[in-house]
Amino acid sequence: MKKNIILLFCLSIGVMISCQNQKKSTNPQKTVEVKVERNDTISKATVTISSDQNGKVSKEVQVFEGAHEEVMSKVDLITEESEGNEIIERKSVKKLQFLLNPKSGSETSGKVAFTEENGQVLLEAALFGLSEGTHAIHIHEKADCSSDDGKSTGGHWNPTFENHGAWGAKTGYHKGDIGNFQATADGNGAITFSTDQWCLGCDDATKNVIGKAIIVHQGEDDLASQPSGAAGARISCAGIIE
Ligand SMILES: [Cu+2]
Ligand SMILES: [Zn+2]
Repeated sequence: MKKNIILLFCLSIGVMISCQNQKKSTNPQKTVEVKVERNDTISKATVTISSDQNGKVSKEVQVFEGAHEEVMSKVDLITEESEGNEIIERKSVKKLQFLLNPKSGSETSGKVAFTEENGQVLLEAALFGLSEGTHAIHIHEKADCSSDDGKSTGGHWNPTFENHGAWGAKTGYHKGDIGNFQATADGNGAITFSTDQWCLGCDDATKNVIGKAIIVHQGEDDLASQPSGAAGARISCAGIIE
């Protein structure tokens, strides 16, 4: 008798759960959390997408502190992407931006941004005041741009103890070996570089670029000379800090 009661109890719990599941599928509701982190502000938004029984979709957007426009552009993107998808989805975007300052008597300045999304880190840099031609850009091991020659940043960031080389080379490369870029006759240069071998502030020391520095060189990286590609003076520097 006692067994029967327990069985009945279990059965009714089962029915309750399946009813709830049914209710969910006729009225799907998704919450997408958008997080944009920058070095000056942290912005958060929550988007709740729900549809009624007639299939009418409504979005409720709640934006919290700072960087409002940036969050809203992400919100549009994410709600479009997740339309018709019933899974509760979470996306987090982290962005850090720095100014590159002239070193070694140069006039080379610029901006660099790191954006982490879905396990990929995108580097975007814009440089001004360069000499025309090829210049090297690397991540060096310390976020210390205090010295006039930029040498306070140490050598190339090389957490995996490999040889210097072209990014992805079978013979080895440093995690800081971004490579070369071209500057125009006007002295401008731009770089975009994306990889899943970096992260912004994760626990993996072979991936985390926080605490390192971006260095731009006067010369070209020959992608072969050890330990740093013989790229010449360090002409612009930015610490990568949170
Ligand atoms: Cu370098
Ligand atoms: Zn290197």
